[in-house]
Amino acid sequence: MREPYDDRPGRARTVTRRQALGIGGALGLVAAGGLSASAALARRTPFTGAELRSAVPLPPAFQVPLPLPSVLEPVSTSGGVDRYEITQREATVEILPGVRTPLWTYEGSFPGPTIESRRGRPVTVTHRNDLPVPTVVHLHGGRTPAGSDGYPTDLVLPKGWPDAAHVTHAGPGGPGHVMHDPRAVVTELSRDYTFPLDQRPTLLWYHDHRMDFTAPAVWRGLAGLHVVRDDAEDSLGLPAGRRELPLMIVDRAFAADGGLDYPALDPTSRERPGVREPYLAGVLGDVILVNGAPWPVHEIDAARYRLRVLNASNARHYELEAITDDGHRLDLVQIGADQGLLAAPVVHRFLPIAPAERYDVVVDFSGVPVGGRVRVVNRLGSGRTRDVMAFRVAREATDDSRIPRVLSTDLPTWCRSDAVRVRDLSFRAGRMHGGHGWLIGGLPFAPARSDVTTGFGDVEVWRLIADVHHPVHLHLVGFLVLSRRDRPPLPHDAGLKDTVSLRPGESVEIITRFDGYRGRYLFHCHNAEHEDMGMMANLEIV
Ligand SMILES: [Cu+2]
Repeated sequence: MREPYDDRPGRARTVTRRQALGIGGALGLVAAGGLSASAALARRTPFTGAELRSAVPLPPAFQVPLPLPSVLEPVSTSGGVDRYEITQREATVEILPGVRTPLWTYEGSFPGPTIESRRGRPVTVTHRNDLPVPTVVHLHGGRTPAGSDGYPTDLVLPKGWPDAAHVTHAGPGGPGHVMHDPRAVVTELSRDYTFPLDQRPTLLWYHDHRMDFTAPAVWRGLAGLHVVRDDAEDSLGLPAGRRELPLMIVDRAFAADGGLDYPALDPTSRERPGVREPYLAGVLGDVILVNGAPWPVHEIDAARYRLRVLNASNARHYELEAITDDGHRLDLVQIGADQGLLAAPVVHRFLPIAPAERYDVVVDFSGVPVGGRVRVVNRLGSGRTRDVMAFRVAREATDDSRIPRVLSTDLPTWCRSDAVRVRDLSFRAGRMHGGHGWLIGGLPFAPARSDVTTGFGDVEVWRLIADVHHPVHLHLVGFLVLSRRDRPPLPHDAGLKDTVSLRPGESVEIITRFDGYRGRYLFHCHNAEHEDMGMMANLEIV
């Protein structure tokens, strides 16, 4: 059967059972039979994307210690501003034991170094690009002026890049499709990004956001954490110090030479964007990494821990649960969402997390006997991808941490009657430049086109509707989830978010207020392959 989105005549294609059951079939139905048929099929599959298989032996689970990303030291703290320098460079790292893997990194490591910051204290990061391709940094979840928000065409060119005009000629249509952006601010070799961080404390993350090439750049290692804290949160008595753990979860696959496998049409990421056809819906790996280590294990006290979970995967969704070796499931007490603390804790038995979402969770290990193990598993995975990581309880310990019944009182209280307009936005597969694309409102991304223009301070309701899984992310603002499938939001939709997971066939309403800064921002799907294949739109605040 020829897939409707495959426009190359006579192209032979081997459909594996996995692809036939997965999104290849669902995508065909999007084009041929419309949304409802697609949703009916896709609902049976927990993933959107196709999985690469590693060509090197994989280590057993729960052997490699959990790494904790190093915290970056500022080069200066004078004048009320913390200044940092990060060099983006190639580095070879041992991810799988005994295997050398070349990466693109921030400062030589994956994840990149963590930046620790305080609410309202500005941070300036000078990023130097020593990689072979243009880059641009976005601080995901940051309340950032437009000039430092990492608009995809605001590129930092590496040394020796042919010429600035070259970057405007690599549109998703391949060579010849001109993606010209007259507003782009292109620099050579380096750029200063300024982050005021006048925002609720939370876990942010920085990653590459280059036009057409975000997915391969993040896959190769361009991602790191950025924490914002304040005195109010510090005073709550939550688990802290070494009992607060960032957990950046990604999936990757490894080629026979030890390098990361990725089905890019252009393995150099220089000219032609996009991925090979079976992976148009998203690239999944068969190795789960936490903080850059495969299925790691972490030794802990029998005490409460604060787990700050980020799904930094390109396309993989997880439904996390924590299970002891005797099959007992530990509560996941959610205290925060993408944009900081909830009003009150929410107890989950398992927690779905889409690409780019964060959950701030407290888990109480005090009931686990010393020597006991707690596995974190992904209910949506199978085989090796079902395991994520494990905790091994090493010792008894005192614990004076607490989870207050009131966590915060500063969440916005927007309601429907505050909204000055309602927008409908569809996130669906379609045609783009003569090939497959992922479209918002029927259109692929075009930097120079106006999509959403809103007034500074306006409250709006957006009704988002999806064909397959689309984690939708708004730059600059946090939002509240108002409804899901015309019903009340789910428990994990609580709090202020910046990314909401639309599941196949689902509609979600969100409400937000566009404030902070004026300028040109973005909203987009955070399935990184979808994002590179058109699923972004301009958000202009005037
Ligand atoms: Cu998407």
